[in-house]
Amino acid sequence: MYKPKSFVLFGLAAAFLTGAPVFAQADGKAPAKSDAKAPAKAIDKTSVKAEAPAKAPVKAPAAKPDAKAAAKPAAKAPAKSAMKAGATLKGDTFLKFAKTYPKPHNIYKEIKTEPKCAQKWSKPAVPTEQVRTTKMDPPNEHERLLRNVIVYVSGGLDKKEFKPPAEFVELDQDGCIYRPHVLTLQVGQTLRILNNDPVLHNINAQPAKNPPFNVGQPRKGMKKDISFKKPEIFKVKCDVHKWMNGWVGVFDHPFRAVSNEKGAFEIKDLPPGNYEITAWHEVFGKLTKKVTVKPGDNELDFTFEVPASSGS
Ligand SMILES: [Cu+2]
Repeated sequence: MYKPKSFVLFGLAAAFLTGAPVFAQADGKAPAKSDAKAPAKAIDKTSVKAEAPAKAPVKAPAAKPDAKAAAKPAAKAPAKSAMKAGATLKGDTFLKFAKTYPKPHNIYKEIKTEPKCAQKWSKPAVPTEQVRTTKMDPPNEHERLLRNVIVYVSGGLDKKEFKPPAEFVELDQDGCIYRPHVLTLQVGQTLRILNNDPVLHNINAQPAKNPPFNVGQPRKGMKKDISFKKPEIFKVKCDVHKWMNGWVGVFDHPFRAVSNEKGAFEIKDLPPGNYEITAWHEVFGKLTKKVTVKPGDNELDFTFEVPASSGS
Protein backbone atom coordinates (compact mmCIF):
# COMPACT_ATOMS: atom_id res chain seq x y z
CA MET A 1 0.00 0.00 0.00
CA TYR A 2 1.40 3.35 -1.04
CA LYS A 3 2.28 5.71 1.78
CA PRO A 4 3.79 8.86 0.41
CA LYS A 5 6.67 10.74 1.97
CA SER A 6 5.65 14.18 3.04
CA PHE A 7 8.91 15.92 3.80
CA VAL A 8 10.35 16.74 0.40
CA LEU A 9 8.65 18.32 -2.56
CA PHE A 10 10.25 18.51 -5.95
CA GLY A 11 9.38 21.24 -8.40
CA LEU A 12 8.39 18.99 -11.23
CA ALA A 13 5.40 20.97 -12.37
CA ALA A 14 7.27 22.26 -15.40
CA ALA A 15 7.96 18.74 -16.54
CA PHE A 16 4.26 17.97 -16.58
CA LEU A 17 3.34 21.05 -18.53
CA THR A 18 5.42 20.54 -21.61
CA GLY A 19 2.40 19.86 -23.73
CA ALA A 20 3.54 16.45 -24.81
CA PRO A 21 0.99 14.38 -26.72
CA VAL A 22 -1.45 12.24 -24.84
CA PHE A 23 -0.92 8.50 -24.67
CA ALA A 24 -2.34 6.39 -27.42
CA GLN A 25 -5.94 5.86 -26.38
CA ALA A 26 -7.35 4.24 -29.43
CA ASP A 27 -9.35 1.21 -28.45
CA GLY A 28 -8.72 0.71 -24.78
CA LYS A 29 -6.92 -2.54 -25.42
CA ALA A 30 -3.30 -1.55 -25.49
CA PRO A 31 -1.45 -4.29 -23.66
CA ALA A 32 0.29 -3.35 -20.47
CA LYS A 33 3.79 -4.72 -20.46
CA SER A 34 4.70 -5.73 -17.02
CA ASP A 35 4.13 -5.18 -13.40
CA ALA A 36 7.09 -3.75 -11.60
CA LYS A 37 7.45 -3.39 -7.87
CA ALA A 38 5.86 -0.54 -6.02
CA PRO A 39 8.18 2.31 -5.10
CA ALA A 40 9.48 3.48 -1.75
CA LYS A 41 6.96 3.27 1.02
CA ALA A 42 6.67 5.68 3.90
CA ILE A 43 4.53 7.64 6.20
CA ASP A 44 1.23 9.34 5.64
CA LYS A 45 -1.28 8.40 3.02
CA THR A 46 -3.40 11.48 3.62
CA SER A 47 -0.80 13.76 2.09
CA VAL A 48 -1.14 12.46 -1.45
CA LYS A 49 -1.36 15.46 -3.71
CA ALA A 50 -4.08 15.28 -6.28
CA GLU A 51 -3.30 16.78 -9.67
CA ALA A 52 -5.36 19.91 -10.24
CA PRO A 53 -8.78 18.29 -10.34
CA ALA A 54 -11.45 19.41 -12.71
CA LYS A 55 -14.17 21.42 -11.06
CA ALA A 56 -17.15 19.24 -10.62
CA PRO A 57 -20.38 20.31 -12.17
CA VAL A 58 -22.38 22.25 -9.66
CA LYS A 59 -24.97 19.66 -8.88
CA ALA A 60 -22.85 16.61 -9.38
CA PRO A 61 -23.43 14.00 -6.72
CA ALA A 62 -20.38 12.27 -5.37
CA ALA A 63 -19.42 9.45 -7.67
CA LYS A 64 -20.51 6.23 -6.07
CA PRO A 65 -18.65 3.40 -7.68
CA ASP A 66 -19.84 0.34 -5.92
CA ALA A 67 -19.84 0.59 -2.24
CA LYS A 68 -23.44 -0.54 -2.36
CA ALA A 69 -22.80 -3.24 -4.87
CA ALA A 70 -20.23 -4.79 -2.59
CA ALA A 71 -22.58 -4.99 0.41
CA LYS A 72 -22.49 -8.40 1.92
CA PRO A 73 -24.59 -10.46 4.32
CA ALA A 74 -21.94 -10.76 7.06
CA ALA A 75 -21.93 -6.98 7.49
CA LYS A 76 -23.74 -6.99 10.81
CA ALA A 77 -21.46 -9.46 12.55
CA PRO A 78 -19.22 -8.04 15.29
CA ALA A 79 -15.67 -7.10 14.25
CA LYS A 80 -14.02 -10.29 15.46
CA SER A 81 -16.21 -12.75 13.65
CA ALA A 82 -16.26 -10.50 10.58
CA MET A 83 -12.49 -10.89 10.50
CA LYS A 84 -12.85 -14.64 10.50
CA ALA A 85 -15.59 -14.61 7.92
CA GLY A 86 -13.78 -12.54 5.36
CA ALA A 87 -10.52 -10.87 4.52
CA THR A 88 -9.75 -7.52 2.97
CA LEU A 89 -7.57 -7.15 -0.09
CA LYS A 90 -6.36 -3.64 -0.67
CA GLY A 91 -3.62 -1.77 -2.42
CA ASP A 92 -2.74 0.81 -5.01
CA THR A 93 -2.59 0.99 -8.76
CA PHE A 94 0.41 2.76 -10.28
CA LEU A 95 1.32 4.01 -13.71
CA LYS A 96 4.99 4.00 -14.73
CA PHE A 97 6.20 5.91 -17.74
CA ALA A 98 9.66 6.29 -19.21
CA LYS A 99 9.19 9.76 -20.63
CA THR A 100 7.58 13.01 -19.56
CA TYR A 101 4.03 12.61 -18.39
CA PRO A 102 1.76 14.18 -21.00
CA LYS A 103 -0.57 17.01 -20.15
CA PRO A 104 -4.12 15.63 -20.13
CA HIS A 105 -6.26 16.53 -23.10
CA ASN A 106 -8.73 19.29 -22.18
CA ILE A 107 -12.27 18.35 -23.22
CA TYR A 108 -13.75 21.69 -22.18
CA LYS A 109 -13.41 22.96 -25.75
CA GLU A 110 -15.72 20.17 -26.80
CA ILE A 111 -18.10 20.52 -23.87
CA LYS A 112 -18.39 24.23 -24.73
CA THR A 113 -20.27 23.27 -27.87
CA GLU A 114 -23.13 22.30 -25.53
CA PRO A 115 -23.62 25.52 -23.51
CA LYS A 116 -26.05 23.98 -21.03
CA CYS A 117 -23.36 21.52 -20.05
CA ALA A 118 -20.53 24.05 -20.19
CA GLN A 119 -22.29 26.26 -17.65
CA LYS A 120 -22.01 23.45 -15.11
CA TRP A 121 -18.24 23.74 -15.23
CA SER A 122 -16.78 26.74 -13.46
CA LYS A 123 -13.47 26.76 -15.27
CA PRO A 124 -12.42 25.94 -18.81
CA ALA A 125 -10.31 22.94 -17.95
CA VAL A 126 -11.83 19.50 -17.94
CA PRO A 127 -9.24 16.80 -18.34
CA THR A 128 -10.16 13.75 -20.37
CA GLU A 129 -10.89 10.82 -18.10
CA GLN A 130 -9.23 8.10 -20.12
CA VAL A 131 -5.97 8.42 -18.23
CA ARG A 132 -6.34 10.12 -14.86
CA THR A 133 -3.53 10.02 -12.37
CA THR A 134 -2.52 11.55 -9.08
CA LYS A 135 1.00 12.67 -8.29
CA MET A 136 2.86 10.80 -5.63
CA ASP A 137 4.30 12.59 -2.65
CA PRO A 138 7.13 13.28 -3.11
CA PRO A 139 6.46 13.46 -6.84
CA ASN A 140 8.12 10.79 -8.88
CA GLU A 141 9.08 11.85 -12.37
CA HIS A 142 8.26 8.46 -13.80
CA GLU A 143 5.42 7.15 -11.71
CA ARG A 144 1.95 8.21 -10.61
CA LEU A 145 -1.09 6.72 -8.93
CA LEU A 146 -3.62 5.55 -11.48
CA ARG A 147 -7.38 6.02 -11.10
CA ASN A 148 -10.28 4.12 -12.61
CA VAL A 149 -8.66 0.71 -12.56
CA ILE A 150 -11.07 -2.18 -12.00
CA VAL A 151 -9.43 -4.70 -9.65
CA TYR A 152 -11.32 -7.96 -9.39
CA VAL A 153 -11.12 -11.62 -8.50
CA SER A 154 -10.67 -13.42 -11.82
CA GLY A 155 -10.03 -16.92 -10.52
CA GLY A 156 -10.43 -19.04 -7.40
CA LEU A 157 -14.11 -18.56 -6.62
CA ASP A 158 -14.94 -21.88 -8.31
CA LYS A 159 -18.59 -22.18 -9.19
CA LYS A 160 -19.97 -20.26 -6.23
CA GLU A 161 -23.02 -18.20 -7.00
CA PHE A 162 -23.65 -14.78 -5.54
CA LYS A 163 -27.06 -13.21 -5.35
CA PRO A 164 -27.19 -9.76 -6.94
CA PRO A 165 -27.68 -6.84 -4.51
CA ALA A 166 -31.12 -5.24 -4.56
CA GLU A 167 -29.64 -1.72 -4.80
CA PHE A 168 -29.16 -0.20 -8.20
CA VAL A 169 -25.91 1.29 -9.44
CA GLU A 170 -26.25 4.72 -11.03
CA LEU A 171 -24.64 5.97 -14.20
CA ASP A 172 -25.28 9.69 -14.36
CA GLN A 173 -24.92 11.92 -17.38
CA ASP A 174 -24.01 15.23 -15.81
CA GLY A 175 -22.17 18.17 -17.34
CA CYS A 176 -21.82 16.13 -20.52
CA ILE A 177 -19.66 13.47 -18.94
CA TYR A 178 -20.48 10.12 -17.38
CA ARG A 179 -20.35 9.84 -13.62
CA PRO A 180 -18.70 7.68 -12.62
CA HIS A 181 -16.43 7.18 -15.60
CA VAL A 182 -15.90 3.53 -14.65
CA LEU A 183 -18.39 1.51 -12.63
CA THR A 184 -19.00 -2.11 -11.78
CA LEU A 185 -22.09 -4.07 -10.91
CA GLN A 186 -23.20 -7.63 -10.58
CA VAL A 187 -24.98 -9.89 -13.04
CA GLY A 188 -28.71 -9.34 -12.47
CA GLN A 189 -28.21 -6.06 -10.61
CA THR A 190 -29.89 -2.93 -11.93
CA LEU A 191 -27.92 -0.25 -13.71
CA ARG A 192 -29.86 3.01 -13.58
CA ILE A 193 -28.95 5.37 -16.40
CA LEU A 194 -29.88 8.93 -15.52
CA ASN A 195 -29.80 12.14 -17.54
CA ASN A 196 -29.04 15.10 -15.30
CA ASP A 197 -28.52 17.50 -18.21
CA PRO A 198 -31.21 19.52 -19.99
CA VAL A 199 -29.90 18.26 -23.33
CA LEU A 200 -30.32 15.12 -25.43
CA HIS A 201 -27.95 12.30 -24.56
CA ASN A 202 -28.03 8.80 -25.88
CA ILE A 203 -26.24 5.92 -24.28
CA ASN A 204 -24.90 3.50 -26.82
CA ALA A 205 -23.28 0.24 -25.75
CA GLN A 206 -22.18 -2.66 -27.90
CA PRO A 207 -21.18 -5.36 -25.41
CA ALA A 208 -19.83 -8.63 -26.80
CA LYS A 209 -21.68 -11.07 -24.52
CA ASN A 210 -24.78 -9.12 -23.49
CA PRO A 211 -27.35 -7.65 -25.89
CA PRO A 212 -26.35 -4.26 -27.30
CA PHE A 213 -28.48 -1.25 -26.37
CA ASN A 214 -28.85 2.35 -27.45
CA VAL A 215 -31.15 4.53 -25.39
CA GLY A 216 -32.00 8.16 -26.14
CA GLN A 217 -32.75 10.49 -23.21
CA PRO A 218 -33.87 13.86 -24.57
CA ARG A 219 -34.88 15.44 -21.28
CA LYS A 220 -33.40 16.12 -17.87
CA GLY A 221 -34.49 13.65 -15.22
CA MET A 222 -35.06 10.73 -17.57
CA LYS A 223 -34.11 7.32 -16.20
CA LYS A 224 -33.61 3.92 -17.71
CA ASP A 225 -33.05 0.71 -15.75
CA ILE A 226 -31.21 -2.16 -17.33
CA SER A 227 -29.43 -5.32 -16.14
CA PHE A 228 -27.00 -7.82 -17.61
CA LYS A 229 -26.78 -11.60 -17.70
CA LYS A 230 -23.13 -12.17 -18.58
CA PRO A 231 -19.94 -10.90 -16.98
CA GLU A 232 -17.84 -8.59 -19.16
CA ILE A 233 -16.41 -5.07 -19.28
CA PHE A 234 -17.83 -2.88 -22.01
CA LYS A 235 -17.75 0.70 -23.19
CA VAL A 236 -20.65 3.15 -23.25
CA LYS A 237 -20.69 6.28 -25.36
CA CYS A 238 -22.89 9.14 -26.44
CA ASP A 239 -23.33 9.66 -30.16
CA VAL A 240 -24.41 13.26 -29.66
CA HIS A 241 -21.29 14.20 -27.72
CA LYS A 242 -18.29 12.35 -29.08
CA TRP A 243 -16.11 13.01 -26.04
CA MET A 244 -18.51 11.23 -23.68
CA ASN A 245 -17.48 7.71 -22.88
CA GLY A 246 -17.40 5.44 -19.89
CA TRP A 247 -17.05 1.80 -18.91
CA VAL A 248 -19.33 -0.71 -17.26
CA GLY A 249 -17.90 -3.85 -15.64
CA VAL A 250 -20.37 -6.67 -15.07
CA PHE A 251 -19.23 -9.39 -12.66
CA ASP A 252 -20.79 -12.59 -11.35
CA HIS A 253 -19.49 -11.89 -7.83
CA PRO A 254 -19.06 -8.95 -5.47
CA PHE A 255 -15.25 -9.12 -5.12
CA ARG A 256 -14.11 -6.11 -7.10
CA ALA A 257 -13.34 -2.42 -6.74
CA VAL A 258 -12.44 0.62 -8.82
CA SER A 259 -9.29 2.54 -7.86
CA ASN A 260 -10.15 5.96 -6.49
CA GLU A 261 -8.62 9.43 -6.87
CA LYS A 262 -5.61 8.26 -4.81
CA GLY A 263 -5.17 5.16 -6.91
CA ALA A 264 -6.35 3.02 -3.99
CA PHE A 265 -8.70 0.05 -4.07
CA GLU A 266 -10.22 -2.20 -1.41
CA ILE A 267 -12.06 -5.49 -1.81
CA LYS A 268 -13.87 -6.51 1.36
CA ASP A 269 -15.25 -9.72 2.86
CA LEU A 270 -13.29 -12.02 0.60
CA PRO A 271 -13.16 -15.55 2.02
CA PRO A 272 -9.49 -16.43 2.73
CA GLY A 273 -8.02 -18.62 0.00
CA ASN A 274 -5.98 -18.67 -3.20
CA TYR A 275 -7.07 -16.33 -5.96
CA GLU A 276 -6.12 -14.85 -9.25
CA ILE A 277 -6.61 -11.07 -9.18
CA THR A 278 -6.84 -8.95 -12.31
CA ALA A 279 -6.40 -5.20 -12.67
CA TRP A 280 -7.98 -3.70 -15.79
CA HIS A 281 -7.52 -0.23 -17.24
CA GLU A 282 -9.24 1.08 -20.35
CA VAL A 283 -6.01 2.23 -22.00
CA PHE A 284 -3.31 0.08 -20.42
CA GLY A 285 -5.02 -3.29 -20.51
CA LYS A 286 -4.85 -6.06 -17.92
CA LEU A 287 -2.42 -7.28 -15.29
CA THR A 288 -2.92 -10.48 -13.36
CA LYS A 289 -1.45 -11.75 -10.09
CA LYS A 290 -1.89 -14.87 -8.00
CA VAL A 291 -2.35 -14.29 -4.29
CA THR A 292 -3.01 -16.20 -1.10
CA VAL A 293 -5.50 -14.19 0.90
CA LYS A 294 -5.28 -14.65 4.68
CA PRO A 295 -7.78 -13.52 7.31
CA GLY A 296 -7.51 -9.79 8.04
CA ASP A 297 -5.80 -7.25 5.79
CA ASN A 298 -3.90 -8.29 2.70
CA GLU A 299 -2.01 -5.89 0.48
CA LEU A 300 -1.49 -6.06 -3.24
CA ASP A 301 -0.33 -3.39 -5.69
CA PHE A 302 -0.44 -3.24 -9.47
CA THR A 303 1.85 -1.20 -11.70
CA PHE A 304 0.95 -0.55 -15.31
CA GLU A 305 3.71 0.54 -17.63
CA VAL A 306 3.34 2.81 -20.60
CA PRO A 307 5.06 1.10 -23.53
CA ALA A 308 8.28 2.96 -24.33
CA SER A 309 7.08 3.60 -27.87
CA SER A 310 4.11 5.75 -26.81
CA GLY A 311 3.92 9.11 -25.13
CA SER A 312 6.52 11.74 -25.90
CU1 LIG B 1 -24.40 13.21 -24.68
